Amino acid sequence: MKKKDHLELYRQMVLIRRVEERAAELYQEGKIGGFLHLYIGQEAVSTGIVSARIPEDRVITAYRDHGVAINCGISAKQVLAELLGKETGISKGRGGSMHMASVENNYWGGHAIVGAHLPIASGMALGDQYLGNKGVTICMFGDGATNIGFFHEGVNLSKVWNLPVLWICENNQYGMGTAVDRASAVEEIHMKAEGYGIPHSRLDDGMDVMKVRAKVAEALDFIRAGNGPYFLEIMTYRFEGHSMGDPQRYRDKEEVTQWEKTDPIGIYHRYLVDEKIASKADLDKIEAAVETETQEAVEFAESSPDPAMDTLFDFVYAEGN
Ligand SMILES: Cc1ncc(C[n+]2csc(CCOP(=O)(O)OP(=O)(O)O)c2C)c(N)n1
Repeated sequence: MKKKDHLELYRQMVLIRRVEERAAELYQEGKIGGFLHLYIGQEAVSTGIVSARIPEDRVITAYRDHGVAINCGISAKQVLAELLGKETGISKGRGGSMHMASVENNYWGGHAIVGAHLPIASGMALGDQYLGNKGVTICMFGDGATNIGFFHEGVNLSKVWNLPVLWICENNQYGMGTAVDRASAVEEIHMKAEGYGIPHSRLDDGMDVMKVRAKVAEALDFIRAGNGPYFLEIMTYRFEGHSMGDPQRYRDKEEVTQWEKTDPIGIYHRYLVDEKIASKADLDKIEAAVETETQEAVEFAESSPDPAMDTLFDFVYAEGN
């Protein structure tokens, strides 16, 4: 990887963090309604995944989607405007936090119903297979989603039809407030793929963006060679509550503090400096630029218009020909 590519990945990770920190403030100020699920702590996962894709690879995820949106090329302005329900948001203010999507960026959302996007991923991959496209559908979901019926239907069909899908379970170790071992019969989530005859593995260090990228690149090559689906579990941790206002009674503060020592941004920063890929000054410059970009995005979002009342139902369904 060239230096400029490393710097771009670092920029994306810092941008996700800053945008979400500002989003949390805006939420506290009552400017964002509904739910707000932060991706803080998990940035290395989506950054590594999306950096390994080719443009033809579709990306689809659950409701913890702001970071993935940024990795897929959606601007901080469009993300923050969407969070504030503004006309200039990526989903024109109709989607909000959980429904960011951009067909141009091959980013298919942002889905609020746990597990519901897995059969959609199989459907998209079936379309690509039918048309002879070379893209792989990358479907990300949480550990909790693997206990849902949709999961089993989507994953099963992907093997029945040998679809080009990369299933990625982001195991951040909790559902809404339930630890994996309290909700899942199998703690090693990737073992569930065994029941469907799908090759699988687990990456223990999902806090290291380079390791995520390498593992995902390998899996994508395997699928693109015509081997059918692959299932990858990536271990990670969310530093914040499930959504805003979560009292987090289900975990100790000490556990969170321990994980915070493995901050993915800190790990990548150290790697870049230790390997002499970038200097501290290079990274400081990126952080300052991100600060400015985020501030400008907040101002843009706050000053953008709300959707007009008579357009409230526009863009809810696709227009037919
Ligand atoms: C079908 C359905 N059931 C319940 C919910 C409520 N709910 C929202 S998030 C969540 C937990 C999902 O956890 P996980 O899949 O591990 O994702 P994470 O929040 O950890 O990213 C639940 C139960 C929902 N949105 N959809």
